[in-house]
Amino acid sequence: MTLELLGAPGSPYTRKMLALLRYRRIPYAVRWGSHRQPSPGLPDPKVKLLPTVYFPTADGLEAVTDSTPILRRLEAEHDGRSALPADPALAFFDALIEDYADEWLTKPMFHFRWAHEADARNAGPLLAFWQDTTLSDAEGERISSELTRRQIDRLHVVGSNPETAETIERSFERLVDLLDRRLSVQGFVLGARPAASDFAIFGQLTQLGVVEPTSAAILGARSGRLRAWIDRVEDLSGLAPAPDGWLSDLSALRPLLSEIGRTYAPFLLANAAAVTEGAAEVRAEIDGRPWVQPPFPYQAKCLATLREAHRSLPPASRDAADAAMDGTGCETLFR
Ligand SMILES: N[C@@H](CCC(=O)N[C@@H](CS)C(=O)NCC(=O)O)C(=O)O
Repeated sequence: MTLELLGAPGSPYTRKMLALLRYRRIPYAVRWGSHRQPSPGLPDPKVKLLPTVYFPTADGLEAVTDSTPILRRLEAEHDGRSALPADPALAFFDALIEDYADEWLTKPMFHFRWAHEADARNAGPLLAFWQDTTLSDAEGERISSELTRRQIDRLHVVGSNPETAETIERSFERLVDLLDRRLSVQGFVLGARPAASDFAIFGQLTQLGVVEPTSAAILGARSGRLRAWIDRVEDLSGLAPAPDGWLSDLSALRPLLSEIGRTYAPFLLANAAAVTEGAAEVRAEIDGRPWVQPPFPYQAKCLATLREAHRSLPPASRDAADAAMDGTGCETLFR
């Protein structure tokens, strides 16, 4: 059975899903487009996000969004070539890193796409023509200007503003450097085989490391290895994952966990508090600088999900996970 998807090349979550499907050798058919145009023969999802995956059901198709639960549903429905580590403590860190990639790296992704004029000028026409390469020049120009205006107006929603720009850009540079070191050991974040967290990081880097001129130049100059990794992870259909290829020493993750603890952890805590209090703004200090953005209810749910994953670890795995993240800043999420 071929799995149908609606997605866009410029959507990090679409790219995460497609790379996962190729690695897992699940046959798929992607329609490049968006929910702005009708998709003949396909039902609408509850929330119109990309990618939308159309799962076959007894009476037709079910339109599903959100790459994180979709990845897990595909694990349940398709055997072999799993992207989830079997060891509970490693699976917990996989979920934490996947969440960081999906929810924090989208900040540098959106920031680098729209905050600097040269990048916005580059992205506008791409967003139009990624939907349809037969648009007339005039239509392409019209859609490009409309989307550019709309997205620049939404920069503040992810927390990109003049006050936070430096925090976002420095965090991206540090991530490039520490991924360069991590990937140099066995090729992937969690060892010698790719996990959900690799696909989530890959999705964001298909944009940050390739599409946006400013961030692509930063990444390319700092790590040829990481730039090459992006091209390889796009298609891992030929990789033969070793059953024992998973990382055995959790302390190898500490540099990455320290980065997550420095930026994403304080954000998640401040966001969850603002959502609970019904506050108009998230106000926090991140990496020594002020952070301000509107509260994001979905990310309060992400924190609750991570806490539940931590709570349900078997005691010995929880002890191992706690020891590995002690002092990284990530432990603040689970107190
Ligand atoms: N948590 C979702 C996020 C999906 C998402 O935010 N997709 C963006 C595109 S990358 C989207 O569809 N935005 C609305 C739009 O483009 O109209 C996932 O993991 O799939």
